Amino acid sequence: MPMKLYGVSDGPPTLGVRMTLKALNVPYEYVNVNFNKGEHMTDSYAKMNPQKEIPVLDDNGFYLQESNAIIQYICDKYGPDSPLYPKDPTARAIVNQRLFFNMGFYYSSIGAYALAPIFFDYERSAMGLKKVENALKVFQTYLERLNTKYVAGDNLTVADFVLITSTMCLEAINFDISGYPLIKKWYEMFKKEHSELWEVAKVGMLELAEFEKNPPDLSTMNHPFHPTRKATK
Ligand SMILES: N[C@@H](CCC(=O)N[C@@H](CS)C(=O)NCC(=O)O)C(=O)O
Repeated sequence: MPMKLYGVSDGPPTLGVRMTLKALNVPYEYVNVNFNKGEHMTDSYAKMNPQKEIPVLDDNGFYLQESNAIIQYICDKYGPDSPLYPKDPTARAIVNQRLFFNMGFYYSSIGAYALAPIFFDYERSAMGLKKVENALKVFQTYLERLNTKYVAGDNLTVADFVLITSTMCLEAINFDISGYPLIKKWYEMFKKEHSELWEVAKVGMLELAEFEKNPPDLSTMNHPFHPTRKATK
């Protein structure tokens, strides 16, 4: 049976996984989880992912949470010789560093600033903006120091996928990244030279851009982070 990916159509972590599956030509069943209806907040979803986060992979009863771990697993299992996730320890270390830089530093700042206000009705704060600017500055520094076409070397890797999905959130809210010319150059290059992979991220970007204009009403979703929900002990 093909693997099942439970994902959300505009979720950057989901889209990074989907880009990996597409790039490696791995057959899989996609199950869309409706975030706005809180389909990931149920007890049955929590059995697959106790974090109640999307995505989660179901490889015939083996459940794997965390998009980076899912990407690494897919590469190890379905593309062990692929340059998308190189074997050489140093090259792989750079890819891994970028994956975790994205999750722990870049996407965490961008998600909090660009996405949380859309879905949870919070204000975009001056502090949030500072964190995004700082994350962009650091990313620009990494690009400058490595001085390669792609984020982790001269070849396309899964690190490009995840960083593209975070950067597209900024495009969705019309955030100008021209002050970070290496990021802009890489982002535009990816769109042009990897258009079939960009299509995966673009769907999410357009959906987020629409939500930026018309935020979804999540007040009935019973989400613990939603401000209209009363805090419980
Ligand atoms: N570290 C997780 C993050 C996943 C994540 O943030 N997913 C979002 C959707 S894009 C989510 O499910 N959030 C749960 C919620 O806000 O209720 C991963 O990489 O898989």
